[in-house]
Amino acid sequence: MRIDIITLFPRMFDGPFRESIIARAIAAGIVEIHIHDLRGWATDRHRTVDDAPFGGGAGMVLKPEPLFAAIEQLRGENGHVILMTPQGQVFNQQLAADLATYNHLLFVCGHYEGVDERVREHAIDRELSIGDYVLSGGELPAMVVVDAVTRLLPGTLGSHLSTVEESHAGGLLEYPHYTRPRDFRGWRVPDILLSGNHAAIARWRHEQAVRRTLERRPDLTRKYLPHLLQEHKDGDEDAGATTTSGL
Ligand code: 9D3
Repeated sequence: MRIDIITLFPRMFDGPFRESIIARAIAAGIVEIHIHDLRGWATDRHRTVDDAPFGGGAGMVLKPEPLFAAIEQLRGENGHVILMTPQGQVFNQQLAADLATYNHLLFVCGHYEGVDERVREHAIDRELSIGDYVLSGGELPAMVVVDAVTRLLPGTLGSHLSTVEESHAGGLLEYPHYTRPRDFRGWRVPDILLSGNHAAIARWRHEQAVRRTLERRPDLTRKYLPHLLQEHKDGDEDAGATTTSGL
């Protein structure tokens, strides 16, 4: 897979892509990642890429000319152009699996108040957010998406796991993990894990995963374990309106 990233802050990408799974995927030739400074497509001597919003208001907007020039040069034949924006579809594991099927992704990292609307309308294939909190730009979100996608590419560490095995896509949180020592400061590893009874261990782990999901993630419970819920029938979406049955 080829990945291009257009940004005003190319140095932000120096660290994360040189470590861990992404670094190994690059070294193995599974993915190539190219970081581009948007200012390289500015045409005036001040290398201007932003301007004040028409209609007034605070902040600056990324101008269309440099962004269109960069996207048109980099997208090639089959580049899939993704704008990182708080207004995008919220990224999840299923979207990661979908993006992993493309040969070429091109990320546009917004900054300041955002990009000129004509860029969004005419040069972008999809818009993604990574969740409902305010960040200062699309750079960290692009890194998050690149990480989640890269580890799914054939030949990388995460790629052999089926989506069902992946905690969030599978709909269950993980069971608790333990390693040595068996007794740490008097806190002991559950006996069942030392029993050698693999069927019993598998049952215990599944029960722990279900219990954890019920306690911590009413949203996942509603989606994947609806039979374990007794919801109040007044349409209240609040987690507090949920009671658990079983376990
Ligand atoms: C304070 C500025 N806000 C005005 C109401 C709007 C706004 C513009 C730009 C808020 C954040 C940003 C920068 N964030 C991103 O570009 C971004 C983002 C995010 O903030 N959260 C989650 N996912 C993403 S993807 C891109």
